Amino acid sequence: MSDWISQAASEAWQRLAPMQQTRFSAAEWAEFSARAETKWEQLFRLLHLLYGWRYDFAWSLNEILDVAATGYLERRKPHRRVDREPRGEFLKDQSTLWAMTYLDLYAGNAQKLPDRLDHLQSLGITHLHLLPPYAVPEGANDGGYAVSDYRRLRPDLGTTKQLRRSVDKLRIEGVGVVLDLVCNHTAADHTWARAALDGDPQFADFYYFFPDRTLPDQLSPHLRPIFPDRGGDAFTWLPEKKLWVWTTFHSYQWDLNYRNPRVLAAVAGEMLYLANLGVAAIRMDATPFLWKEPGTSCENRPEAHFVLQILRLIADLACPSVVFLSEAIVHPDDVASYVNPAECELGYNPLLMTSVWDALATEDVRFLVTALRERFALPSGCHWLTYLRSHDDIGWGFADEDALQMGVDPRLHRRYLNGFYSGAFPGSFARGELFQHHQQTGDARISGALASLAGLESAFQDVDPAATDLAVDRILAAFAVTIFAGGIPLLMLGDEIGSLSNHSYRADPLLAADNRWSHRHRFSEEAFAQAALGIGPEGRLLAGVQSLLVLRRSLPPLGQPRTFATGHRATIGFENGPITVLVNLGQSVAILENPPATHDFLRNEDWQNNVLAPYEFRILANPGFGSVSNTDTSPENG
Ligand code: OTU
Repeated sequence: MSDWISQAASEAWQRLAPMQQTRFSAAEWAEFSARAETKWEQLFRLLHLLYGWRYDFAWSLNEILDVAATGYLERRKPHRRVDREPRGEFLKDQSTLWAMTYLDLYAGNAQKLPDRLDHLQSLGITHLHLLPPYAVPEGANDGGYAVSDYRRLRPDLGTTKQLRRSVDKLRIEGVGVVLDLVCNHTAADHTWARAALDGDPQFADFYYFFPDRTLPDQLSPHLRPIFPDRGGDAFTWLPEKKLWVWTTFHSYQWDLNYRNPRVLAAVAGEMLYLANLGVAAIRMDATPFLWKEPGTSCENRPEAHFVLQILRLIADLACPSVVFLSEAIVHPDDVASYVNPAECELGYNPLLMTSVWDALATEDVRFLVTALRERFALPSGCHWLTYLRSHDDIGWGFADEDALQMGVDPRLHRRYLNGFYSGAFPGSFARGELFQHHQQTGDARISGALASLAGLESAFQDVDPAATDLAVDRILAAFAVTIFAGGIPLLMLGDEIGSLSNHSYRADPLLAADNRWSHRHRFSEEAFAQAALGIGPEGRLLAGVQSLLVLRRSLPPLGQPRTFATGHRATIGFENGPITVLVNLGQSVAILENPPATHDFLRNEDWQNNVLAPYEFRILANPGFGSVSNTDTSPENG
């Protein structure tokens, strides 16, 4: 017996489907309606949950179905073929390697992107996240995260047609492109925003407008200032309209109002447009903020999950092969809550990232052990992106309760880490900067390139060869953790050759206030070619990273890391499927308790020792896996 809502869903389908069917060929309709057979009821339930109370619910249902049908019909043949295969097989593949970069800084423009295939293939990159290349307002644009129009590129980057061609070329060569859906907000000059301001009733409720401070003043005390540099208020005054508008991030990024089902339909339309450019995955930006509930922090509301689930179901109808990646930099429990088969199968793992930096600063792996032992598990079929740097700042997002359990004061610890990585702490090897320093609370995050944070910049400044070698060892040790933890490794392009922070952005008045630009690397063919010769610190770093990646590709599937005590506070030890990993993240020699005696995959030698040099690491064979070749670069097949 089915419940009333399943009955209602089926009735709605019977009424709405015939109107769509006329747009399809018989074969297309057979495929689309077969998908709807398994997805429609759940989609109906979720839409009913969010919007069932509205007088126009039936109309919204129709609009959402219409968007999904259009997305399906506009999908090109090769993508429809991929859609028929199970989604995300590549997630399990040990040769999957993600990278991220800005299109202009990497390739110049959309048309020239395929010129970088040699570079991508030399690193074994299978997925490339291009930071938002879309049209943006004149003036500041938050590194592309203020989107004026998804269907146009920033003029200097070319046209979407050129991008689509390049995406196709890369796909044929085995590199899937990943693009952002900046689903929490649009730029203030997006057509939807303009229409809203022009008084178009269709768009009146696309954003959160307030005639005076009454509601903003009630909401504000509960909200976390995300970019405190702008003064700590999440609302922006629009003098020409005499209205306040909700702007969680910058004043020119207007939060979308998902209480309005038209917003969801419109965003889904843009999502399917991106999918139909041929991307392999879509990065869902700032997922925690999608739903506002007065009197709460307006982060991680259950309805934010429903919105993502609805988007997933719409994609299931139109472009099922496209994978969703969640971007949530919040409490670790909340970060994980978006990574599940009904929402996003992939998520960034910021806790692992910060824990590696924590261990390098403190020479103590306690936070890292927690990140791997307590907070790495995900539902089956889901995976972390494991990384050390992204285009964003580093925020010390460990759980306060985890710190307290270790006897660590979370506030003081964050202050210490900020001091350490901004280089203010005496003896620190790091040369980063504070990002968004909040004067009242003392909170801050960290900007700076991987190599600059890890000591290469200071070693160069001091012209100290020993410190230089040590910095390279430190970076490789950090990579060893993220490459073998068991997620999908993600590389910020430029980090693999030790690109330092670059402060030239300060000369650009539009960028000067945002020091995240210091670590958004510009690709240099010469620098990469030089490093590829294997000479100097950059060469040793690149060769080291390459050998870690080659080994990872040759291994049978990794899974869940199981940490064990190593007897040394700066050395992390964990087993994962075929391997045991030992990494000394400290700058002193480590004496280990009961290390395994076995085969070292990386150096291809037997290892029986209880000593690790500073930053030395060992990737060791677990019993039964000793014969895996470390020179095999083909995707694993077992
Ligand atoms: C993301 O990051 C992007 O990665 C940033 O580049 C954007 O500026 C921002 O969204 C706005 O679009 O605060 O410091 O929990 O923390 O979305 C980075 C999620 C950020 C937010 C995250 C945001």
